[in-house]
Amino acid sequence: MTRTVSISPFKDQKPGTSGLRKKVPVFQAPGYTEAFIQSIFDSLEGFEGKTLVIGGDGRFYNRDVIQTALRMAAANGFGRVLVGQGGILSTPAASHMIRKYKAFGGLILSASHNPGGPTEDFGIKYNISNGGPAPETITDAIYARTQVIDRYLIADFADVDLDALGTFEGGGMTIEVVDPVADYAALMETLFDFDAIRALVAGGFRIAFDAMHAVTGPYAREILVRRLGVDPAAVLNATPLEDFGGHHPDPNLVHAKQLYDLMMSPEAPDFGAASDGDGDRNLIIGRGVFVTPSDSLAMLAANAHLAPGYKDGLKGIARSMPTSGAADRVAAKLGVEMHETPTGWKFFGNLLDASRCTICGEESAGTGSDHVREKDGLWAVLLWLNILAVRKQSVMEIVEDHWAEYGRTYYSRHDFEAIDTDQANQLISALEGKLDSLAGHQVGSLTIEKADSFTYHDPVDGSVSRNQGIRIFFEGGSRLVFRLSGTGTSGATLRIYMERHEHDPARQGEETQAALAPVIEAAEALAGIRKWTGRDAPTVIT
Ligand code: VG1
Ligand code: CO
Repeated sequence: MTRTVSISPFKDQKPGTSGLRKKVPVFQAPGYTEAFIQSIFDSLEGFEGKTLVIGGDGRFYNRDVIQTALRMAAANGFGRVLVGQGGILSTPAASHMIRKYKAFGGLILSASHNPGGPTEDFGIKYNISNGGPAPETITDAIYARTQVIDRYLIADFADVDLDALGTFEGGGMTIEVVDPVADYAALMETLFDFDAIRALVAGGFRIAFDAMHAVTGPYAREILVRRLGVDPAAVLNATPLEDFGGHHPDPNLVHAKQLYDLMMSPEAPDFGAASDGDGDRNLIIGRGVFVTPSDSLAMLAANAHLAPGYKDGLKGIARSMPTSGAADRVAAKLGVEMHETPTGWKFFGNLLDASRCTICGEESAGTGSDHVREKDGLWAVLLWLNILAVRKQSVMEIVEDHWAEYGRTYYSRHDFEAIDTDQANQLISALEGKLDSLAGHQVGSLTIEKADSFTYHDPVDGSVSRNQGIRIFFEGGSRLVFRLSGTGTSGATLRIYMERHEHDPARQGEETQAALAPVIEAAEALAGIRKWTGRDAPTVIT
């Protein structure tokens, strides 16, 4: 039986960089989750009888929302739902499943790197049939729908046993509970030389992988331990927990500090990596060397041809605007297209679908390729391992070789989290107001070359996305970027991105924050961060 339930619209449902993220109690308010899911379905056309993929990162409230989503998918007319066992699907595995089974789309339940638990964060995003995040045309339609929605459709059937693999029926719809790992692991075997990595591991190469009590635990156990022979003890925090053990499943130098400290210690294994809540990010640390995500993108692009899946080379490289220019130098050398997109993976989808690029990345620890339409944490780990197995060098040697060839791009991001939203907006408006007059100005030891607000013109569909961050370019190749986060759930988060390119080998060994000091000082001088945020220092430095 299907019911139509009346509700009133929720005026504050503005989806951010990747779907809707709010505190769990907000999602628990009567009708809230339903209103958002119905707004998604109401914004889509032609899914009658088609397949929907559903899965999440296992955080608190995941199972409840899956049961609701199953009943609503049935009531709205989907023919079949594929749901990961235990309600689990990493974001890249969900993307692959949508593509492999030619699903109409998918619901991914995750707030990614944000903390989980009864008073922490939850999130819902919709992915389209290419496996990637819904483009702005669809997210705008979903948002518009949330402003006027007045009912949702739901079928009445008992909870589905998400722990048992098998096929069930509910509300006239087929529900298949599937292995969340198998298809994904098989895909990885097609891209990488598992024999070479197995031989590397058998030869004594040691790894530490931190799953941060999030979704990649089961994937790492199957792929790294069972298929590649890595010591089970090398997979840290491998059991997914609803509250991620009370931590932020955010693979950066603050939240993955345990791994960082291990990699900098005398007992460090050869290779350290971590992933985030939903498995789409990666952190790479070699023994004694942290690889910035922007550098990792450049290094993976420069070496990708060493893995079987990329042996024919790259069609192009894409990076989000705040990501450093390190990858641009690789693209120039390879003679392939380089694309600069706004933050968020959805902008890469068109480029990948049109074969305009093969590898994409973001400074926020996201790297991926045309194998799916999401960033992919374990994929990046496996590509690094494949490269290490072929080059038979340490991470440090690969990093130093890269800097010697392309120069080093010092890079850091400073986040001011949970600041007052009005003050944050005023800081940005004040900067925008003076952009046109900045060229030629001296800020400390730096001279501004040009400044703008980033506008993206999608080369595939011609769409235009404005106000994607403020860019300040300095003479000599340093750059400063300001933007507000679209994924935070408390107040606003101001992100400031700094980089400086250094070609002189004698000046490539500086500590990052010291190397960037003039750019960091320019940020304060230009934006008055202390004044607007009331903060003396960032909450997170990566
Ligand atoms: C952040 C990152 C961005 C990433 C997004 C989603 O967005 O900066 O690069 O694509 O999170 O990643 P924002 O708007 O907060 O800067 V995930 O792993 O949270 O889905
Ligand atoms: Co994520």
